[in-house]
Amino acid sequence: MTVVLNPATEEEIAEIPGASVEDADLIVQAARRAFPAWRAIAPADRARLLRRLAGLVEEHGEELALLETRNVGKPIQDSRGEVAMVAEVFYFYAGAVDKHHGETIPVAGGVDLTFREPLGVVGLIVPWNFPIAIASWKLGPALACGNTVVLKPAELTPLTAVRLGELALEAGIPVGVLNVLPGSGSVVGQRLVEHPDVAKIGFTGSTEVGRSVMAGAAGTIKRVTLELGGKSANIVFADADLEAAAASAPVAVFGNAGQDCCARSRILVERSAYDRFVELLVEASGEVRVGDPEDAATQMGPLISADHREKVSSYADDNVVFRGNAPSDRGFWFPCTLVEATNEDRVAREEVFGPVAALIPFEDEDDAVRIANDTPYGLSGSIWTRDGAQALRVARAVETGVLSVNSNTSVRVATPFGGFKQSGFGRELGMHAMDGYSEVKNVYIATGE
Ligand code: TAP
Repeated sequence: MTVVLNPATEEEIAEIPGASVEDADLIVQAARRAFPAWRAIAPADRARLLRRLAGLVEEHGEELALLETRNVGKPIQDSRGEVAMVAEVFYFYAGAVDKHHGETIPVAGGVDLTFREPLGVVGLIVPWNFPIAIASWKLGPALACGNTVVLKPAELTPLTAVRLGELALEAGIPVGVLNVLPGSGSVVGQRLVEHPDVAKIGFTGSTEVGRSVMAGAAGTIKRVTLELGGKSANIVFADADLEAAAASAPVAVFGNAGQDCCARSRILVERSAYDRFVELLVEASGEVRVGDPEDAATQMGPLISADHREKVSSYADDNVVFRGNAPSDRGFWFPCTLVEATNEDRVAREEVFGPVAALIPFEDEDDAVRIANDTPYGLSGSIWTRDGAQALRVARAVETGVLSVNSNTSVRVATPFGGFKQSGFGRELGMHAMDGYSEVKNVYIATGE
């Protein structure tokens, strides 16, 4: 049994049986049995079932949001937004079912057709920071393409995944199509990665575990999509709207208590504007409301666990220019923290995954790009400037999968999301995700012409 805690109170909120390797094998078999019928279902019917699931997520939105908040410690307003996005994701992929199709290609002597074929059973392994949201990013395209799935939530945060599985059955999605397998990563996660009947792993998590997923998948030449860690740069040029950039920067790194792969945890500021920007940022950081995640006014909750808090605190001792307030009684709290650093410091090189941002000055455009790229990661980032040409030049030069200009947002349902370098490969969301859950088959028909 795994005991599930509320990270804000340390109270036990559930007990979940951890699945074994034998359980994983039984679930893969069930998914395999369900595959032929799910793949053959009329596209309009598959779309209708996904739309029904989206509707049920909306109907149960408040319940799911509260479950997520209690399990992850994230502010209820964030959970509401994420659950609304889950419904939007299923609506989007319901619409995608019959819009992702093959081509006819002109060739000599016949006709050449391509088909988009589902892969079979896919294993979806997700982390604890955005449990239901990231699950939906994978489930939507995987199911829309006609695959059956085994979803493995993180051991710390299985609750919304289990509830989503129930809602899928209520929506009429046939038994065996969407399976939920709670359990430990090193046991059932690993089994999915190595299982000969699992055709693909869609993985989100740390770069370290991503590496072992990639290695484990090699034995069966399994397809993998890896969404891994990040150390993204928030680049602020001196000509930017400094007030807007400073007002937005705290959410970009302290949102979800910094447990966000897209966190802009390196704040790069042009030296001529550095002092003014830091003054504005410290003021804005002091306004972040930290406290009870179930209060709609709260903007930051606790970290996920005591172990994780210990890790985060090891980055927040030196050159601190700001440390906010956080509750000090029960719960895994950690305050918003700003530290001055160079890009060589540990806080600027490693993914902290907590509310700690490194402030780094730069000299000019080339220097900003050099520092931004001097990291093994390449997931997200922002550029703040009023110079449109500069924004485009820097956006092209920064080695990262997702960038925003004069904004700190990263994720939109209809647009591709994913990393460069050691932040992984493959794309989630938008129509790009459909490519990752299907194979292209090429059929040539000789016509005697
Ligand atoms: P991990 O420790 O990597 O765990 C992620 C998932 O993998 C969990 O479900 C975990 O299961 C499972 N797992 C662990 N060992 C495994 C193994 N040997 N084989 C197969 N599965 C295994 O990450 P985390 O701590 O949950 O999440 C934080 C990390 O995720 C951060 O690095 C963050 O940047 C990254 N992340 C990336 C993104 C994107 S989109 N790039 C989004 C969110 C988070 P158990 O936990 O149950 O053991």
